Amino acid sequence: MLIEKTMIAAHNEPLLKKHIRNYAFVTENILGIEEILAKLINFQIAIPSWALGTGGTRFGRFGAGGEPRSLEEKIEDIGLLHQLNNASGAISLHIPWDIPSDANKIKTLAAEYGLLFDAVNSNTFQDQPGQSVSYKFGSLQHVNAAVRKQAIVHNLEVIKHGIELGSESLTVWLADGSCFPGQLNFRKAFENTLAGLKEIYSALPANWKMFIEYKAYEPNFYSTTVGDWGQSYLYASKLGNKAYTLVDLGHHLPNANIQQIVALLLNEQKLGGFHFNDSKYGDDDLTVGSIDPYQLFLIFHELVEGMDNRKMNHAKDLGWMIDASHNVKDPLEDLLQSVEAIMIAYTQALLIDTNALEEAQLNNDTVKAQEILQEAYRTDVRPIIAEARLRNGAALAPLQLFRDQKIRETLIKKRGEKTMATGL
Ligand SMILES: [Mn+2]
Repeated sequence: MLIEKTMIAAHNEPLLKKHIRNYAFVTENILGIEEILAKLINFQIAIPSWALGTGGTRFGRFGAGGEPRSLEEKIEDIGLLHQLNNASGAISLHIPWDIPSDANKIKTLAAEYGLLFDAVNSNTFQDQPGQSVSYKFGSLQHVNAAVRKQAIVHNLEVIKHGIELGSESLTVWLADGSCFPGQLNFRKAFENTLAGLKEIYSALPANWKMFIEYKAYEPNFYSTTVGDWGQSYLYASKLGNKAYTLVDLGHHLPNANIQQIVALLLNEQKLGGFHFNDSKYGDDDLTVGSIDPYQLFLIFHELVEGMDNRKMNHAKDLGWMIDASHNVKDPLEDLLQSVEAIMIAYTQALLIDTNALEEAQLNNDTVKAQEILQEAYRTDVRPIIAEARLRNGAALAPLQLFRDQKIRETLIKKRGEKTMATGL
């Protein structure tokens, strides 16, 4: 435990007066504020185990110091985030980077921090020591059946670890594809991949979901075998009703209308979950909401509208995860900013007057429709999110508390300056 409850109370006390004033001001004209607060309190965003250290780029890596050296320390870090914001109550593990040596012990430790295990992630994009065949030319798409088999067996292992921890979903992201024209038979690559996914799918427990993540390019630059939402949808449709598409915000070609993709997938009951991040050029893995917060808001508008239309539970029926990499920021500060950005966009989307919007749409009143969206977007909802935190014993200003308490300095003292999070 990195901070005590009394520390949070001592942090909140001097901020309380200003908070009460701001909260009263912003909520004066909001109907159903208690309902909104209840939704915010339930909404949890999974933190990926690979985002707790600095990621670096292919050019270099500059460590933050005090990075977690083990799965236990990763859980400790996420536990800290959750104590601070009461919105990071889940962890998404990457296998084989985070194989628990004792699943029960890890489960107990996570429960002490109030953390659940979200989707487990398989890895067939890099070779592991001792592996018999290489993924250099793909995994499930590979021309060699032995490579395909190795990738399938790995995914079954990941499911096994997930079951032990109480996870209920598997995310498959394949780096498969080709770098040059002629390298690959697209049709055969698709068929091989589908056959492999079918084997993995058939090993899923009844209550599990499979998320199929797509990506337009990188590490392959000519084609990717799950390149866009259409290809992911194709696999998910052929596999069955436990298979869904996973949308990673950074995995599209420039200027893609992600909000429309989300709306259609949700309507087809094929949207499984999200990997949140932000980008300027490609798969930049930047802090959520740092580049285009309006797009994030528009995505949440489609999510809320679509989920309400299908009477879905906002907190539980889709997988909410961050997938980011931190090169110049403290990873924990970056994650606090990312979660805050998600909560802001979600809250703003909850404020949209949906009846008035529908009326404007039916009247082809484009000016009014824009006004309605921007009225919600331009509301400073931060006091509402702070109130949700306050009611659950979390911090009014998580980032400020993190800095005031010199938590990074404490972590460096405890773990050392040169530590590196596993897997990165
Ligand atoms: Mn991702």
